[in-house]
Parts: sequence; C-alpha cells; structure tokens
Amino acid sequence: MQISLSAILALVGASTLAVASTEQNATDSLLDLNDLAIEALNQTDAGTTKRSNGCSLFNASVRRDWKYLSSSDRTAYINAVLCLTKKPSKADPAFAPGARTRYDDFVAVHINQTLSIHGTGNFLTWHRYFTWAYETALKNECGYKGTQPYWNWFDGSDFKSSPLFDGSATSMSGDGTYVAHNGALSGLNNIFIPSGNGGGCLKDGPFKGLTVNLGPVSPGMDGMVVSPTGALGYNPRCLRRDLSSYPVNTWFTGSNLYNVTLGSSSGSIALFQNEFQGRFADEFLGMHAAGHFTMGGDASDLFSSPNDPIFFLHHAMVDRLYWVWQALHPNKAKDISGTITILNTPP
Ligand SMILES: *[C@@H]1O[C@H](CO)[C@@H](O)[C@H](O)[C@H]1NC(C)=O
Ligand SMILES: *[C@@H]1O[C@H](CO)[C@@H](O)[C@H](O)[C@H]1NC(C)=O
Ligand SMILES: *[C@@H]1O[C@H](CO)[C@@H](O)[C@H](O)[C@H]1NC(C)=O
Ligand SMILES: *[C@@H]1O[C@H](CO)[C@@H](O)[C@H](O)[C@H]1NC(C)=O
Ligand SMILES: *[C@@H]1O[C@H](CO)[C@@H](O)[C@H](O)[C@H]1NC(C)=O
Ligand SMILES: [Cu+2]
Repeated sequence: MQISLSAILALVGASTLAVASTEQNATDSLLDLNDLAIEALNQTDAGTTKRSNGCSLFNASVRRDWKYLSSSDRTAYINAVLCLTKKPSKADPAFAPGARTRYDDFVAVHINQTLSIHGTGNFLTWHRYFTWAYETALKNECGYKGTQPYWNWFDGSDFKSSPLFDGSATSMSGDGTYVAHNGALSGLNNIFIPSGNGGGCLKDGPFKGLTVNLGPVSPGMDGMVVSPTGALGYNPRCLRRDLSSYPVNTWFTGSNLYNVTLGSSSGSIALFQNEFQGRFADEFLGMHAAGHFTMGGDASDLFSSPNDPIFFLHHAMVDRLYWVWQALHPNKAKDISGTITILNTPP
C-alpha cells in the first residue's frame, strides 16, 4: 500500500500538532515522531508483511535510549564493549598493521573507507551496516544479549550529568582530564568549537585507562598530533575527550529535528542527508558532526572517531532518525542520492 505523509499526519491527529510545533521540547517531539513512524509503518506492507526471516514490525528487535536501560543492562553492554577491546584483532596485518584488538578492527575499517562513506550517497546506509556489524560482534563474540543502545541527543545542555556521560561505573565514562587547548575546528575547518573542561585522557568510568591504537589521522581538537605511523599504523595512547555543550545547544535543537523529519529538509533523501551532515559554508554543523564534537578529543577525527565507544551510540541515534525519516516517507524510503567520493571530490 502506498501512503502519503499527509495521510499519515491526518491519521495521527493530536500528537502531530505537538510535533509540528517547533516550540516543543525536542525530547518530547522525538517520542511523538516515534509514534508517527510506527503508525506509518503499520500502514505499509513494509511494516506488516513478514520477511522471509519472519521479521515484522510486531517482533523486530528494539534499540533503546541509554537513559532507560537498567543498571544491569548498562553493565552488560559496557562489559561486552570491554570484551571486544581485549580480544585479539582478526584483521590482516597487511591491511591494518596497527590493529591489536577486535575493537581496533572496526576502527580500521572506518579509517580505510572514510573518504568513500562521508558526504556520500552511502553515508546513512554504510553507517547503518557498520553499527549493525558492531552490534552483531558484541552478541556473537562477547555474549551480549541486548541490542545496541543509542544516545538521545535531545536531553539538553546538562548532558554531562546524564547516565551516559556522568562518569559513573554504569556510564560510558565522562570527560577527559583538563588539558589547556584552543577548542576544535569542525566542518572542514570552518566552524570553531570552544574548549570545554577536558581535552585529556578519560578521568573516570569504565573506559578510564583504555588504550586506543589507531589514528589520529585528521584530528579536529587543538593539540592532538597526527599518528607518526600512518593512518593504520600502531600508535597506542589513551582515549581523549573534551565534552562540550556548545554543539548540543547550537545544533541539537527542536527546529533541526523538525526540519529533517517533517520540515523543509525532509522532502527528499538528498535534502535530509545534506542537512543532517551539515552546511559547513553556512557554519551549520548538522546533527551528525555535532555529536562528534560534543564528545571532542578522539571523536573529533573524521577517520578514527570510532575509537570512542560512544561513536556507536551516536550512530545508533543517527540511524534512528534515518529510520524515522524512512517510515514517514515510505515512497522515498529506499532512495539514494550522491556518489561514493566525499562531497563528490573527485567527481
Ligand atoms: C497496527 O494497526 C492495527 C489496526 O489498526 C492495530 O490494532 C495495532 O495495534 C497497530 N499496531 C501498532 C504496533 O501500532
Ligand atoms: C519474529 O517471528 C518469527 C516467527 O513468526 C521468527 O521466525 C523470527 O525469528 C522473529 N524475529 C525476531 C527478531 O524475534
Ligand atoms: C583500504 O584497504 C584496501 C584493502 O587493503 C586497499 O586496497 C585500499 O588502498 C585502502 N584504502 C585506503 C584509502 O587506505
Ligand atoms: C523535556 O520534557 C521532559 C518531560 O516532558 C523532561 O523530562 C525533559 O527533561 C525535558 N527536556 C529538556 C531538554 O528540557
Ligand atoms: C531547514 O533546512 C533548510 C535547508 O534545506 C535550511 O535552509 C533552513 O535554514 C533550515 N531551517 C532551520 C530552522 O534550521
Ligand atoms: Cu563515519
């Protein structure tokens, strides 16, 4: 069955009015959007017809917001990630000479393909597959029973005290130690992000003391030094962060959320993905890069950003909004726009 967005909106009535108000708190808007997406999928064959593997809307596995996981669920996820950082690499040393751990293998693949998976037509689908592959490794190689959680970006500027970033034993670790530096350059060096209170090695939580081995290749944060052993060479060091509320307050807004899901940037996959990935010439970072620069440090490197394990919670959120967009635009859900060279360079 084909169904138009206006028909979906008409069906859902009251909550639509709330979503359509850019005044609304974005966390609440996202819940409304989720209801709209489920409602929309329930109207389409894609949602209600069982696939050959038996999956349908009614029994698909569900990814959850970190803040709604129980302590034991958070601990199970953290332990699975730590497990990947302790298992040996399976990568061919000729491909990734610096990879030592199974976790590094994911970083290596991302570094290797960086210039053909960002600012490209496959950005959303590639990162969907990558996040799924990581989730699958957590399950199959580290015994994880849950699903990949996501970082809900819309919880406001006090995100540093959220259960994801608060530095407790059930968080994904908090800030780095303070190291004086002059902020970070983002958006192809066109957008300045002021320094936060970190910049150094993680100071608390389960990932304190974690060693990362690959990169940096093109770090955004001031003071970080490009790996002397090349993009995939061995460069062991601590993981760095500089948590910044500037990108949260500037780009994780209700109006951006509205724009890409129901507003003027939602009309095609090209508009959606371009607004999502930023209009750097306009000093508009977009929600994807904003997440990276909220974490700062190693996450500010376009190539080796998966070194920070929050990468996968960030990309699960990117994927969630892509899923919302697809559900609300069923006739365009499989559209692809763009090439496989970054910003079509070289064409
Ligand atoms: C899908 O629609 C049917 C019929 O309108 C309804 O009974 C069911 O609860 C809906 N399911 C979901 C997941 O919204
Ligand atoms: C959904 O249910 C079908 C059986 O109807 C089963 O084969 C399939 O594995 C289930 N999928 C999930 C993700 O639970
Ligand atoms: C990525 O890895 C493949 C396989 O080893 C290699 O042929 C290719 O040159 C690499 N690309 C980059 C950009 O490093
Ligand atoms: C949004 O509203 C919900 C309750 O409706 C509240 O829990 C949450 O803290 C609010 N978020 C912000 C950023 O104000
Ligand atoms: C919505 O996206 C369009 C680009 O498609 C942009 O020109 C406009 O400024 C955006 N609006 C807001 C409120 O961000
Ligand atoms: Cu990426």
